[in-house]
Amino acid sequence: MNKTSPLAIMAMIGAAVLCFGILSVDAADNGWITGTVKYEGTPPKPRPVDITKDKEVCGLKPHFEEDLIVGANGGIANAVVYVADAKAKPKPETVIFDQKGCDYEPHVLAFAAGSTIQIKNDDGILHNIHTYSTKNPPINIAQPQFKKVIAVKVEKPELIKVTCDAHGWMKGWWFSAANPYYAVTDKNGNFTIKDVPPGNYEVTVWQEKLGEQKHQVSVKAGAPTTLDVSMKPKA
Ligand SMILES: [Cu+2]
Repeated sequence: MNKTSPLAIMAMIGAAVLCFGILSVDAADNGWITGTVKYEGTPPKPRPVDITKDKEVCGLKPHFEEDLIVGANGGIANAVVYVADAKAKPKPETVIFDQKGCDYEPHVLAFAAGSTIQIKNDDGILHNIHTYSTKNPPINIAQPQFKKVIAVKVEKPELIKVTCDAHGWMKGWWFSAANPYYAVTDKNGNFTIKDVPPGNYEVTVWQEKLGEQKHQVSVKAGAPTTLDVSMKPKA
């Protein structure tokens, strides 16, 4: 009879534990940061924008200033929440920045550094993409009606203002992230940053009109870390 020695069994168990240990280092061991960014005080009323050009296309819907959009629950849309000090490589992808009805969709586009931005022109009129970047090469290109898509790559992490020189009310932002840990708040101010390895981090919350806040968080394996933030106008 082939007897397995207790030592060999121990070694096998040990190997199995080690193996399981290695295999289980995946998303289940990560945590996530979730919460709401809210407006402190009485939310501002929507401010209509005057459409002064290409009214037959741009005037088909009412336009409002988008620099501070507060939802019914007081949540702030389009705030960027990111973990600036996390050490992980960004995961580039292809994302869409659409010019639709003479607005940008989305108003704030977040992506990993190295991503390709497909700038779409759905309007059949001339737009112009003008980025105010300093770390990446600035872009200032016309996009006539026949050019449905222009693709650009943003290599470096940066927060970039984007405007259209043809339509002064068209303003947007690109957030090029240094690592995979970022999110943009939805229309109710909610956000979730998924798959964050356990550890202590500094989380930055940025809103174009209200500025920046920094918060210390501690992320635990397999569990949510709640980060609720309130922002108010700069003094
Ligand atoms: Cu335009």
